[in-house]
Amino acid sequence: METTMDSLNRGDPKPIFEKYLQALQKGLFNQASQTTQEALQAGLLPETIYEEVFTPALRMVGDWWEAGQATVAQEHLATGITTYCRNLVYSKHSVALPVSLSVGKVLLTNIDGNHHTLGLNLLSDVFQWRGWEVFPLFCSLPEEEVAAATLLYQVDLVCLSVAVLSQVESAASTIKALRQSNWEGLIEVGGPAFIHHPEKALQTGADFYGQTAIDTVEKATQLLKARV
Ligand code: B12
Repeated sequence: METTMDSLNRGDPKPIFEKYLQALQKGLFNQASQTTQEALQAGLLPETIYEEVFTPALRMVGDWWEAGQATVAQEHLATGITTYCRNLVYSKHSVALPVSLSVGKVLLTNIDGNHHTLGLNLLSDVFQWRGWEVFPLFCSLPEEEVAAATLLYQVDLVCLSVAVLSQVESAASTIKALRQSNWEGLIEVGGPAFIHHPEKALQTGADFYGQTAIDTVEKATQLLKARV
C-alpha cells in the first residue's frame, strides 16, 4: 500500500494537496500546518507547494463559495491559515538570501479596490528565490501612489494584481498613469480575474500576463534580459 511519504519522495504533491484541502474545508489550522511541514520534510520544492498545494486549494475554496457551499468567513479562514503555512515555507527557504539581489527590481501591488492578498505574497517569494529584489507594497493602492513608488524605488517591473473582472478597468487606468509618468519599466498583470479570461489581461495595456508565479518570474527575467 502506497503511503503519503512514498508519493512525496517521487515528488507527487497530490496526496499533500488533498490533505491540505481537507484541512481548509474543516478549518483545521493544525492539520494544515502539519501537512505543510510534512511536505517540507519530504523535500517537496517550495514553488511546488505554492503552485500545486496552496493555489489550487484556495481556488477550490473559491468554487465552494461560488456554489454557496462556503461562507465569506470560511474564505477568510482559508486565507489566514494559508498565510501562516506560507510563512513556514518562506522561513525555511529564505534564511540565506543575500542582502542585495541582482536580477532586477520588482514592485508588487494590488490595484485600487482589490483586497485579495495571498497571490502577491506567493509571487513575491518566488521572485526573491529567483534573485529579484522585491518591493512588496501589496495593499490596494491608488494609481498615483503606484506611479510615485516606481520612481522612488527605480524598479524594473511592476506586477499588478487584479482579482475580479470589474477591476480590469481600474487596472487599465493605473497602467495608463504609469505609461504617462517618467518611468519606463515593464508592467505585468495577473491574479484570479484572468484565470478563465486570459485574453482580457493584455487589454489592460500590460506588457505581459503571468498565469502562474513560476511562469511570471521566468517571463519577467527573459524580458528584462532582452532589454539590457
Ligand atoms: C480568499 C478570497 C477572498 C477573500 C480575500 C482575503 C484576502 N486577505 O486575500 C475575500 C473574502 C476578501 C474576498 C472577497 C471578494 N472576492 Co474573492 N476570493 C478568494 C479566493 C477564494 C482565494 C484568493 C486566493 O488567495 N487565491 C490563491 C492565490 C495564490 O491565487 P492568485 O491570487 O490567482 O495568484 C496566483 C496566480 O494568479 C499567479 N500570478 C501570476 N502572475 C501574477 C501577478 C499578480 C500580480 C498576482 C497577484 C498573481 C499572479 O501567482 C499566484 C500563485 O500561483 C478566490 C478564489 C480563486 N480562484 O482564487 C476568490 C475570488 C477571487 N473572489 C471572487 C469574488 C467575486 C470576490 C468578491 C467580489 C465577493 C463579493 N461579492 O464580495 C470580493 C471582492 C473583494 C475585493 N474588492 O477585492 C471571485 C472572482 C471572480 C472573477 N474572476 O471575477 C473568486 C475567483 C471566487 C469565485 N470562484 O467566484 N475573496
